Order: sequence, then C-alpha cells, then structure tokens
Amino acid sequence: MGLTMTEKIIQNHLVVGEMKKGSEIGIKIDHTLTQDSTGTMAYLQFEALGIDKVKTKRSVAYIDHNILQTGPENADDHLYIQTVAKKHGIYFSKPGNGICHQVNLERFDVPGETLIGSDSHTPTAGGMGMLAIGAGGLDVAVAMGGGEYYIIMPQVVKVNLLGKLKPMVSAKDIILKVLSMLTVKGGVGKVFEYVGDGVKSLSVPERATICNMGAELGATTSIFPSDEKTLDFLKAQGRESDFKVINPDEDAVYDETITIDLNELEPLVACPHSPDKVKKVSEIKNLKVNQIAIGSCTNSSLFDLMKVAEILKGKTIAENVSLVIAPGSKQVLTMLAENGVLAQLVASGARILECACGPCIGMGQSPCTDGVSLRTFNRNFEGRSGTVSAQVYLLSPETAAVSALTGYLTDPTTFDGKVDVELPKEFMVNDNLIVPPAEDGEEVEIVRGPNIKPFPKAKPIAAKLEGIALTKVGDNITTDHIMPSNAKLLPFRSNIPHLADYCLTPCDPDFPKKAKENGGGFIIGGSNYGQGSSREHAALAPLYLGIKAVLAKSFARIHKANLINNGIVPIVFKNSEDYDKIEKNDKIVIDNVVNQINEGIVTVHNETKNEDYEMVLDIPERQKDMLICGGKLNQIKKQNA
Ligand code: MIC
Ligand code: SF4
Repeated sequence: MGLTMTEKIIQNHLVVGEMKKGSEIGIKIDHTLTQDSTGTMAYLQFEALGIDKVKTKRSVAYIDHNILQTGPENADDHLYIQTVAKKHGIYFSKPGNGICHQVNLERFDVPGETLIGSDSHTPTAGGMGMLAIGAGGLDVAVAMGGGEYYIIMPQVVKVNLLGKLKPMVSAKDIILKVLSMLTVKGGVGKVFEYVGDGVKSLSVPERATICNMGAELGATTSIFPSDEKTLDFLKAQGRESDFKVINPDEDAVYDETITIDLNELEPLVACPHSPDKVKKVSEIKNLKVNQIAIGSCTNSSLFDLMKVAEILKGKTIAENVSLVIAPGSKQVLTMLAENGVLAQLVASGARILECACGPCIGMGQSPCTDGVSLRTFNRNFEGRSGTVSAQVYLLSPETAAVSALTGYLTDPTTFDGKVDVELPKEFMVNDNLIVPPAEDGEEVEIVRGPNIKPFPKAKPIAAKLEGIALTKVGDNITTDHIMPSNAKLLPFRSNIPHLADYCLTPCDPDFPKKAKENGGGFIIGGSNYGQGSSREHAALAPLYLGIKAVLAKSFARIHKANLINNGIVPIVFKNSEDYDKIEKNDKIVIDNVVNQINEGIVTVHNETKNEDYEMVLDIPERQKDMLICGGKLNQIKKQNA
C-alpha cells in the first residue's frame, strides 16, 4: 500500500510507537524555531533541563513579536534570548531580520525534514515539503535537547487542487475556502496534504500562505509536495543542495478527500470575529474601511508585496484609509528597496512598518473605535487588534490593495489594471542578522534582566481535587481570551505573576481575583477550548492561579498538550448536557484522582447540585504519568533519577 507524504516523513523520523491512526507516536525533530514571545519561557525550560548544547541539526531563536520597546522589558528579553542562544548552540535572528516563519522559509526550511516551533504557525514550512508542527515552549525545549516530539498519528486529508487560479484570486482564497468548508475545529487530529494539478502553478510562498493558515483549522499541520517549484525557490535562495523530491505514492491511501477547482474560486474574506466566518468579497456591499494592514507570516513575502505595489503604482490610497505594510523579512524589504517598489508603496501613501509581526499581535496600529480593519493576516479574534470594538476582516493582498484605493471592501477582480508578478531567479541573500552560536558556550554569560522571572512549577497531582467552578465559558475560546496579548501585556511574557492578573479577563474580568481568593479551582469550557496560539502562558497563568483542571467539551491540540505539560488536567464531558448543568460557583470534587487518571474515566462530583458527571481523559499513558508526576519537567526528573 502506498504512503502519503506525511507517512513517509513520519516513517523516516519514527522513534516511538507505530504508525497506527489515533495512537501516540514520538518523532525525531531535525529543526526547531522559537520566537521571542514564547522563547523566553522555552529557554528557561531548556536551562532547567540542564543540557549544554542543542542536539538538533539546527535551532533558531527569532525576535519578531516583541519589537516595541516602550520600557526595558522587551530589550531585556532580547538580551536574555541572544545570550542563552549563543551559549547553547542556537542561531539568533536579530530584531529587524523578519518574522520567524518567513525567514525560516527563505533560509532554513528543508524538504522532507521535521521542524517544531514554539509558534502555532510553524506549519508554514509545509510549503517547502517539510513536516512542521507548532508546539508549546517546553516541547520545543525537549526537542532541542534531542528528545522526541509526541503527536497522535494523524488522519491524512487529501486536498485535491484542480486547474489554475483566475487573475486576482490568490492562495489566501484557497485556504479561506478550506476554512469555510471545515471550520476552525475541522482540522483537529489531521494533516492536510495538497496535491493535484493545481499545485504545479503555486509557488513556494503561495504554498506557505496556505499551510500557514491551516493552523486556523486546528490541524496538526499541512504539507505540499517538494517539486520543480521548490527547486526553483531553493536555487533562487542559493540553497539548491537542500532540495529533495517529496511526493505521495500514486496509490497513497487518504482518510478523506476534498476537491477544490481553482478556476471557480472567487476572492473570499473572513468576517469578524473568526477565520471561518467566510463570505465572498462580492457579497459584502458598502463596507467603508478605516484601516488596511498588509503583512504577517501569512502574506508578507516578496511575491505578495510586489503584487500590492503593482496595484498601488502611481495611485493614492483613499482618504479614509490608513494603510500599513510590514514586509516579512529583511530580504523582502531590501529587495523592495533595491528594485524601486518600496518608493511606489510609500508614494501611494503606505506606512511602512518594521519587518515583524506588528499589528497582527496587537503591537501597535490598533484600529479606531468600532473601526473596520482589513488585514492579510490569519486571525481576527475579538480584541486581538488591541481595539475591542474593531471589526477585523481577513483577506488576500490583492483584495487589501484594491480596497485601499477605493476605501471600501472591494472585489479585486473588478480592478482594471494587470498584475503580473514573477518570483526572482535570484533572491538577495545576506544573513548578516543571523548570529551563529559560540564554538565554546562555556565562556558565554547569560544576561537576565529584572523582567525575567522564574516560571511556576507544577506539583505532583493531589489525591483529591476540589474547589469551585471559577468561571464558565462557551465554545471556541481562544488562547487570546485565556492569555490576552497586546502591546501592554506582551512585554511581560517572562513574568507570569504579572500576566496572571489578566488571565481569561476578556471572558470574565473577575477571574484572576476570584481564583486567588479561592486558592484556585476549575475552569468550565465549551468545545475547541484553547484554539489558536501555542502560547504556554495560557497554561502557566492558570497554573500560577491554582487551576487544577479544565472541564470542557473538547480541546484544541496544542493547548491540551500545554495544560498536561504543566500538570493541569484537561477533562472532556462525555455528555454535553452535563456542561449545561454545571454553573459558575458550583463546588466540584474529584476523588481518587490517580486511579481515575489511569482509568481515563473521571467521575466529577458537583457537590452544590449533588450530581455526578462521567467524564473522559482520553490521553496516552505517557501523558497520564505526566499528570500524576505534576507535569513534563517533573516527569523528566523522575525518569533521569
Ligand atoms: C499568534 O499568532 O497568536 C502568536 C502570537 O504568534 C502565537 C504565539 C504567542 O502567543 O506568542 C502563536 O501563534 O503561537
Ligand atoms: Fe506573528 Fe501574527 Fe504570524 Fe503569530 S500569526 S507569528 S503574531 S505574524
């Protein structure tokens, strides 16, 4: 029986378990990446493991999220990451070099190899034919130390692309189409493999856009074949020797198939406040726009920005629009400057931002009150822009640029100019902002500013868990709700005691205070609890506040792993009516905890209502043991002892 690309790469990297769907496997990780807002924690945890030098083929630490320096905090974090990287064998990508996923695609991704990153959009590298997965910082720390990374052997979905995109319809519209079909929870436990005739016409940056936003499906990852287009891209980056063909066998067996005819696709837009609230752009009339933001790890490649420039060339943006553009990398920005395109962008009225995440994570450029913001980004969760009342729409660079000219959300196929952009035969390669690690790390002293606080550590599980249901939230709660991120909070990513005071406040402003007053307790969640980011802070802040367990209808993959890594029990309602029965402030008791964890069936007693709910803990033995030990670090200590 033939193999899919996913199975081939897993087979080559399998160290624990069998390739049986639904069972846990451990794979060897070739590459890791971290970014600064999750990186400080990942490196503090790496230090706690006591390993001198990373054991991966390559590990890179990026600075791209926390680039506003309105006080010493971010600069302190940068210095810590730079020195810890130098000491332990990690490459350091300085601020200004670009967004981790864009730079990794340009300079480091290798077809057929494995990558994990402490950022949920790590699957961007799937555009290069790599098996690339987003993970919590602790999992990345362990992989840097040579440990395997565990996933559930995924279902593999074949996404069959037919035909060719029409002019002004783009890769972003393909992934928006998939999101409209499957929703933000439709990808859990699955890898999406893009195959078919339509793949041939898509360049590596376009493929990367699709894999990037596959994260919004909740997928384990997404992947494209590595073919002539991949070779062209690698050659143009001076990395031909990294090329390797990756494709599925002719008779590969898939669990599901989706077919998309590219010829029929139209420009799409994800409406507030979820990436799966997709409509045709042409359906939305008279939507006046306040802001347009082009960039992020989804759409900030040279290819994207050249298309934007072609549209804006010689014109002026509408009076009512503020247009900001953040190029994805120094390579992109330098090339735009060299070929004169930057001048066209600036002349049209665009405000050029630093090569970084910027507005995507609320680091500046928050829209006005009730503002309509069109963004080429991947997430439009409520409040993420920094303005709670803002209406954020996600769309392609073409739609963004044409709308910038009209001042209204506009179907780009109505644009009367021609946009014909090709990737260069040679990119300008200059890795001078990538600092290599020290030959001998012993000499390097790690600098820890006052913003770097120790992270909370879980304790072995108690025999009985009791407390009140501190809060009850609905479906699709994101990590942006659990641990909000914006220009004010991001500087404190190394300071959990400070962050904890904001935990879950967008849903329940009193939550942190109540948790502290009650010495912790339980969180009640709906389905897909913890979707979105990989930020471990969404588990560390609850741990700090004494949260013992989260009872939910279902969990998003990375957040569930982060909870378990930090000793918080993620329990799933067997009957969703039981979710309806529990109310905020009900007293909850779970007895005989170790046995119940081992059995995987948990009886939750609601003392207030005198009811019992049968719930499930459907996790592998390894994770059960981890919970009993009190998290991953304690489990590792036990294993080492
Ligand atoms: C995001 O897009 O939400 C982030 C910010 O990149 C996060 C990481 C973080 O919270 O630091 C992610 O996607 O994992
Ligand atoms: Fe940065 Fe936004 Fe990409 Fe997250 S989604 S890595 S914040 S650009």
